[in-house]
Amino acid sequence: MSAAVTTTDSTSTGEPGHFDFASYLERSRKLVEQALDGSLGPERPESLREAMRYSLLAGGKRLRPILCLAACELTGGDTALAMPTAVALEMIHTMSLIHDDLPAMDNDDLRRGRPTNHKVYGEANAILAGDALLTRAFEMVALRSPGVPAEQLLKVVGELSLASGAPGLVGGQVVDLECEGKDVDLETLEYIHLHKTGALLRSCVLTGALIAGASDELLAALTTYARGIGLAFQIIDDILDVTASSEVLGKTAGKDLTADKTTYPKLLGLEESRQRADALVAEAKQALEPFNRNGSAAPLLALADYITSRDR
Ligand code: GRG
Repeated sequence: MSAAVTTTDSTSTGEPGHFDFASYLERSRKLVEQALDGSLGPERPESLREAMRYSLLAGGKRLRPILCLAACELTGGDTALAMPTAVALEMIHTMSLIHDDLPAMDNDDLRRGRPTNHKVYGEANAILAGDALLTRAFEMVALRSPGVPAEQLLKVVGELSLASGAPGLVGGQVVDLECEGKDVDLETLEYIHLHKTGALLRSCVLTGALIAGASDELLAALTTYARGIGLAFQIIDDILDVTASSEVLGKTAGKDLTADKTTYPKLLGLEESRQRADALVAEAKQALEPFNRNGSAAPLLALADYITSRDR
């Protein structure tokens, strides 16, 4: 992981020209973990609450909520106001992982270093825990976001709906499942990843910015940024699936090969895939340059680099 990027200012370290990304990440993760911990309850019955907490609080990189907070910061907003939405994004992500791991989908028994939700609570409860997390996500925005004007919240709800449903995660997952065992071209592979992975990453930065009242120009730049990091994220995911171990990943390595999935390394080879990811991250960062006043984009720029340098 690259721990530092150069900026024109440093509010985070007090040292001019230096942004301490490692400290930023640690601080942000701690805040997100606290907010996630306080976000559930009083769900009844207790068994449902337990299954929801099991996956929501199982760790993970917390990239999505942190992207949301960083976009809010870039826009000049108060990150505390964006925290309920940041939590909502992690809830949607977590529910998609629970459902993705089900026997009817990817059929996996390891996630975030633990047995998958359905292995512990059974398939029916895992489906319902996912459903409850998804609906709770919308509750976080609509009913648990004090201080954010209703008009902004409505836009956030709209963006989350687009990212979650047929135009986003669900649509991408359907095409992904349909393509298993088939020859897939690069265009279709990009379609899958822009929907399955990219749409929610786009929502992370757009919702954070919307809460802070971003201009249309900034929203457009963030959309370009999200496309770049979304595809790069997935290319690295494909590379790690063949190069990293299950212990490090916390999920089953080599899964793409056994499920006969088309991946970037399969289509382009490892070297070209990595070059493509680097180029996409460079494009993503470029889009934010006009908005990088006094280092305000430093967190999003460093998060883009983190996506290609990560080892899990
Ligand atoms: C959202 C309504 C709704 C349904 C979900 C199952 C499904 C439909 C979609 C599958 C989406 C999916 C699992 C995409 C893969 C995204 C991805 C690369 C996940 C890994 O993300 P990381 O590495 O994981 O950020 P951690 O554990 O660190 O959070």
